[in-house]
Amino acid sequence: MQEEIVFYTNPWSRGGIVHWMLEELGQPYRMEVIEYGPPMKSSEYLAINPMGKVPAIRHGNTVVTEAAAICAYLAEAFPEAGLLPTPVGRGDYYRWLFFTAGPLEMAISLKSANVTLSSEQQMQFGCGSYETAVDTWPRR
Ligand SMILES: N[C@@H](CCC(=O)N[C@@H](CS)C(=O)NCC(=O)O)C(=O)O
Repeated sequence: MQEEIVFYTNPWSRGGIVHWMLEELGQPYRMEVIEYGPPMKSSEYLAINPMGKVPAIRHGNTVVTEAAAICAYLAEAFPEAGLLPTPVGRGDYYRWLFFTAGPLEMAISLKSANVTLSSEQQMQFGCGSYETAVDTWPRR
């Protein structure tokens, strides 16, 4: 019997990324909506994600947090869905998956918080400047 996928999310969250992935995957899953505030910081939910954040999934005994990691895990756990690139395409796949979850998100978050890094900080912070991070994203 196939192991259950439990999807912990909130509709107003990055859980939307994982929700999209789960729909593309075509596998059954059970969604548990976690409200912001105390429910997300309850001991029950902290046992799933010690950060007290969504999204997270539990697949059998495996718990995965971090939207990008969850998508990568699901693509590998269900290869028949055809969402995992071939080994040749995996360089780009990992590159942009990690770039989006790391430098790009950091650059956008700092910008939305009106934080501008000094030239020295741009050398130290993995995102560099907002402009460089955004310009690095591949365009069609
Ligand atoms: N790096 C995490 C970020 C998760 C995150 O910050 N989730 C927000 C919603 S989008 C959250 O749960 N915030 C509630 C809180 O921190 O109490 C990911 O990519 O999944």
